[in-house]
Amino acid sequence: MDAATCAVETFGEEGPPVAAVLGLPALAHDYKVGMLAGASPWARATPPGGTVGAGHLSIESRSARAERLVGATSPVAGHVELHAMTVENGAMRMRPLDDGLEVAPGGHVEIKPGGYHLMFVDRKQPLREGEHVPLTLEIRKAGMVDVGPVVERVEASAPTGRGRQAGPDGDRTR
Ligand SMILES: [Cu+2]
Repeated sequence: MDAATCAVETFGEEGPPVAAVLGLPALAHDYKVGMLAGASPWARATPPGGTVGAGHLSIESRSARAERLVGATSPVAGHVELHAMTVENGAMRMRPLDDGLEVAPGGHVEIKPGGYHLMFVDRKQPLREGEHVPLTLEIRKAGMVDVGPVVERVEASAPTGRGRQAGPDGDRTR
């Protein structure tokens, strides 16, 4: 995969009803696990062809200890990798973060275009605008958390929130 391929992939915005499951205030597209809170997961719709896709979200820590996003899984992909985008000699490149991504105590991490992304490798189905992508994040200490990124337009560079009407998994608020 090259950087161009990578840049075409992204995520939709919106978390699944994890907050509700945990008995926390259910903000439609936010989620919480342990002392970490996340917001606005989103993916970019995938163009015809291709076998990858990418997702984004923000993570905020209210923990006194360092946390680490170590991986993610999704039924729509053979596997999900955490990638960093960097510029080398004027060209965008991406590399896998084999040790995951640290979330410092009280820190804030943005997984967004041009920086980090969660990459769907061996994608099994298209990511269609308005749909939610099942995605589970693995946080080293806090555990697993389901997030349901909403798929935005193929050219989107940030979440719009449009998918909120449909709700996580497309039916939460129906
Ligand atoms: Cu990538």
